[in-house]
Amino acid sequence: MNVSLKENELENFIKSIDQNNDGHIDFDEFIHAFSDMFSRKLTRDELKQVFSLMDKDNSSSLNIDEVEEVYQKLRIPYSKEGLVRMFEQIDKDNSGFISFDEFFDYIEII
Ligand SMILES: [Ca+2]
Ligand SMILES: [Ca+2]
Repeated sequence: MNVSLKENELENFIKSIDQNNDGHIDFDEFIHAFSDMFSRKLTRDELKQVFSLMDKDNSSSLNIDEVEEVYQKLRIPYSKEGLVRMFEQIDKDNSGFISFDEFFDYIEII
């Protein structure tokens, strides 16, 4: 694990993504901004690190609470419906959990 973003750096980063300051950043924009920050597409290994940062209970899958926690932690405004819709979109097999492969596939297409 060598992701060394500090939380306040992350906050400033989020503010910089939200260009028009409407307080609205969706997950796609978030990931895009991450890629931009590294000036390239994130590699599978890097995404794995992002994934494991989100996976608080180390279950190797994300449930909606873990995703919601990321939003809260980054102070990204979100609606519960939007979050659920996005979650269902990523959770291809409707297992109620996002596996790394589902996460990776989703990131690859955005
Ligand atoms: Ca988990
Ligand atoms: Ca799933």
